[in-house]
Amino acid sequence: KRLERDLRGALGRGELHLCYQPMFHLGSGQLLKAEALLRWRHPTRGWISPAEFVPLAEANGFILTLGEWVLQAAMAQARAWQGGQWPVRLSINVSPLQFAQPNFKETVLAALRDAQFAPQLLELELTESIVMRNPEIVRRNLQELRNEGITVAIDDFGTGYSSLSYLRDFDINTIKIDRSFVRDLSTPRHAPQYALALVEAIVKLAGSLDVELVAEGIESREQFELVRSLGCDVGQGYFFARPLSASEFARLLGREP
Ligand code: G
Ligand code: G
Ligand code: MN
Ligand code: NA
Repeated sequence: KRLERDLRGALGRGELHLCYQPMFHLGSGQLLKAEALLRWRHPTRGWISPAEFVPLAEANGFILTLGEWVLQAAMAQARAWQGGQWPVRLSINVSPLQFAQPNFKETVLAALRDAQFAPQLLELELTESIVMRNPEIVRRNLQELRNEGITVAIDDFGTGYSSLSYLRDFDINTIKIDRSFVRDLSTPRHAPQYALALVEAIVKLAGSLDVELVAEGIESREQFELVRSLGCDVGQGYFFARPLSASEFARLLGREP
């Protein structure tokens, strides 16, 4: 309860900010996109993970305000980095509750306009649980956003309720394989051939659907080489970079060819 109240004030007090974690093309090493990730520095409790406060904000509806701020702040930052010539895509996590709002498309378009950000460079990451609420509104929002040129990724793929019906029902551009599958490649909880078979099956599926495939949570060279050899297109994880502050990310951009 107290944390809930603190969170409502945190935005105004400037305690929330965004980190950016890069994703790289596994074949060429090229920087392709950045995922914006929320961080909260609480005045007395220190850093609080979004894994803790996003569910609170989803339960009380504050995620709508927070999510709108994330859209605006991330796009303004990305645009500022290169004076509007930002060639790298920006991925933003969207809560199922945001996506089920009838005016979600207008919210996204307004943020794009304010930041003068190209819709083609924006990717929205959806978790699979989204399908549980108001599927008709979600479907319409998705279709309309796709018509604007915005791309859509399924986050944490393989762990949610209905990965496959998602692919069937929605026009998806990117699949992000959940990091538990990547971890199992090097330290399987079950038999190693299962870990391989699961990733191989997802690679095959993404290939047949012509969907971009991102492997999340790559923490070691071994995992990097495995997912690359199995045919994943794009990688994200501590092996390449942790979520970076905006200024650290700007430095990374400066190093790019
Ligand atoms: O960054 P970290 O690993 O602590 O993130 C934990 C969880 O919080 C992840 O599931 C991530 O998707 C989620 N998350 C991070 N930033 C945002 C955000 O801006 N909006 C929403 N809805 N979720 C976020
Ligand atoms: O649910 P989602 O995929 O949006 O969660 C993203 C979060 O995953 C990031 O905020 C980041 O903190 C975390 N993350 C990113 N790379 C790694 C990694 O290599 N290993 C682990 N354990 N977590 C990671
Ligand atoms: Mn994500
Ligand atoms: Na994820």
